[in-house]
Amino acid sequence: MSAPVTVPGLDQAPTAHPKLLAWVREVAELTRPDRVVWCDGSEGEWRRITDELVDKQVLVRLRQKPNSFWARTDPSDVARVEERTFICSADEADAGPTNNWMAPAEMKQVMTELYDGSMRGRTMYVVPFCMGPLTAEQPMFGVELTDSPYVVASMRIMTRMGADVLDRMGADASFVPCLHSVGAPLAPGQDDVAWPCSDTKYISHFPDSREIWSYGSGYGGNSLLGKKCFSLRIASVMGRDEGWLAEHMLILKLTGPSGQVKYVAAAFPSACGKTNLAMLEPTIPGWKVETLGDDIAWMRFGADGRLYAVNPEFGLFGVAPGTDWKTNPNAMRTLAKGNSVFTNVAMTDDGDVWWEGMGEPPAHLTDWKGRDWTPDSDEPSSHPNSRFCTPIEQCPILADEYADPRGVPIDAILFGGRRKTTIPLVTEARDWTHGVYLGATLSSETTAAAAGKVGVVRRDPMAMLPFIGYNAGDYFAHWIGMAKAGDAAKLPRIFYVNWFRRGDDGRFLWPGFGENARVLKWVVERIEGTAAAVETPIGRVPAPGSLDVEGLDLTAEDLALALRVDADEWRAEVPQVVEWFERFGDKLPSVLWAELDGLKARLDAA
Ligand code: SAT
Ligand code: MN
Repeated sequence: MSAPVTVPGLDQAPTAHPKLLAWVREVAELTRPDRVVWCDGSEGEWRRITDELVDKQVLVRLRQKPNSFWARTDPSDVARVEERTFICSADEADAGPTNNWMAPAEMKQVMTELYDGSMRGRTMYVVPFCMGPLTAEQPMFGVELTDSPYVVASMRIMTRMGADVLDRMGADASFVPCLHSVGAPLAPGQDDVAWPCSDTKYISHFPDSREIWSYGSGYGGNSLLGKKCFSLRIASVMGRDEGWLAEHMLILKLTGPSGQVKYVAAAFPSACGKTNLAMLEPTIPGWKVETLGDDIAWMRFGADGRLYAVNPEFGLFGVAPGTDWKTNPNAMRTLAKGNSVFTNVAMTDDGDVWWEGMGEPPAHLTDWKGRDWTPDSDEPSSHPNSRFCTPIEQCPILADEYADPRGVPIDAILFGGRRKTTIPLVTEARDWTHGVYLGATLSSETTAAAAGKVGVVRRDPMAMLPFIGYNAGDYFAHWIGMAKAGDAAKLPRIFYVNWFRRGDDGRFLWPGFGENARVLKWVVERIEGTAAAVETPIGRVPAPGSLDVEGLDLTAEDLALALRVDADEWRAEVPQVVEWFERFGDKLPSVLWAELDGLKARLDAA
């Protein structure tokens, strides 16, 4: 037998958790880092890591924002890589038609070879984290092993991380092991690059054993494994098995003029305005929005039969371009407090960040590729998927309930996508099953949040297409079945919204942003029974006069076009839905076919 490998730091574990200790040793022996660092999440550790990254010119300290940094990735490593994302269930059928699949043993063999020595010349950080409040009855622990200090800094913002977590884990708590390597080992004496990554990338999930293995990318969605990998893909499988939902949803608290409070969860694909809606400043008097989350909601029924939502995250990882004092002043206030990492935006000459959508550009910037940039430059200064990473507790309108491990009872669920045509501004589902149908057939034009072509219409069920950790047909059945677990009378009402419909000349028909409060108001009034709706073949849309447009600079024609249900457009949509549903074969719940049949019949009668 060979002597155990000695890696500096490996034995300085501030935990007696045998499974964790054994796993960290096993990974260190495989990946061969120069040293192991057990992260405590302290200020001192943050300073050490960010100082080191500044020394290595991976980060640039911003002079205009306290404790904040500018990062630039390799130009090839800028978004989630859906083609390289795998669900490695034992049974291929469990991954379903919407995921890439490889057998777990085969994937582990391929990736073990990649991990062999992959951390040479680097430090392996042990990052204990918790998704959701540490005070939860059953805290949801993960531990990420990574050779990227950028990931450590980002995880400290995005999750509850460090010594408190390890303490709470004790010696026997279960945790999701999350292994991450940028896949760029260094030979002795070899100079590092600013953004190490590999052309070979795998983002692999093992739902049966609840493990995550990521290789080759340092970009957020591929490397901050508590986020999409754990809190959506693995958590969705946990939710299937345990009777709850892990969803790609913002959570907001809405207070009306008479003090009535409603909680809304809303699912939109990446880069479709979840952060803006979560922090919206209503333009209509008397209405107030407070933020609970901007990306992920875990929802389960409470003892009272209501559906409660918790945001498992601790930070915001928002799309930068388009964010400014007009579109999202609360995000700007959050960022002004500092303590943030900005990735792939531009930097101003006086050491601040800048991106497209912030108004008049300065005469000179350093762009996301590190080049001189002027308003005459051919390319945008910031990558369209550039991101800010900032502590959610800095958000000035964070709701007090954010810290409550029980979450908030959801009154309404919104599904939304980015569609130029067909989909009205707002539609109310007739009931839960119809709402699930609306979610299951949700479609959106692709954005820069994922590698690939932008602007192509694709089905994105519940805005979860890249995040459902199992067979999407089973996922629809799980959604349908959830209704039985709750109290039917207390189920959230479901709505479908589209802020992005355009006129023939290409202009947006609806002003969006703060004006979306008017749609939220209609939603609340529908729940309270005070707003009128008209039945259409696709669901209920606002009756004339029921949507508050007072003081809005919007022509009656544009409003009518924004709300219009065009039977011909919908007839054209039907074959796409048939094709979509057919992909799931027997797994598609028959009630969804029945919903489609009902729609067809109503369109024929229209
Ligand atoms: O890139 S992330 O997955 O972290 C964000 C997103 O695409 O929604
Ligand atoms: Mn997202």
